[in-house]
Amino acid sequence: MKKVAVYPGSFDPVTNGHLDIIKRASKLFDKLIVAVLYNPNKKSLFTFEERVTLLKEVVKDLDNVEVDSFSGLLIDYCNEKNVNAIIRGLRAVSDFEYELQMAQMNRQLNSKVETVILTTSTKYSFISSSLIKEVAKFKGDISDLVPDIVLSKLKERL
Ligand code: COD
Repeated sequence: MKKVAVYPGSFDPVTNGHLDIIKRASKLFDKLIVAVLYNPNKKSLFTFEERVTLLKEVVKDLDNVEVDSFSGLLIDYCNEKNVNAIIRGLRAVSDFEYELQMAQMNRQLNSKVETVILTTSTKYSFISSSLIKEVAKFKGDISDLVPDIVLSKLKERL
């Protein structure tokens, strides 16, 4: 049986921190689905379609990675797609409480789906989509922190 994992998130926009988790997780599973949450009530810089398109572009060379979307409960999506594991990234202690709560709630909802938490690579530990947007807005140099395509979209947008 093929082992399938899902890496869910907002990805507004995808950063090198996300990409690092994607690459590492893709080596642990037969298939990795990067799933963008569709939530029209949440304010975002990039539209849902733009976030999906950017992700598709940055993972295009990774054979066992696909980009999809979901709405509603993540665990329902996992059931529908026969997902074995949920991938999350951990940057600092500040992420821990939220990630632990989510993992436990998802486990409560379906104990067969495990949450696998990958610790960030040190060089990406300070990167978040929100900080990237803030620094980009004031024209700070983020060229080492996001994929080139994201860099040019941010320049266009801000
Ligand atoms: N290094 C390593 N990991 C990173 C980095 C980095 N630099 N930056 C971000 N990450 C990790 C984050 O910690 C997170 O694990 C993941 O990457 C995605 O990050 P975001 O910010 O794009 O996505 P989130 O955290 O907003 O995603 C939240 C979900 C969409 C997964 C969540 O809200 C959800 O599942 N919603 C659906 C409704 C649901 O099921 N709710 C109940 C949940 S128990």
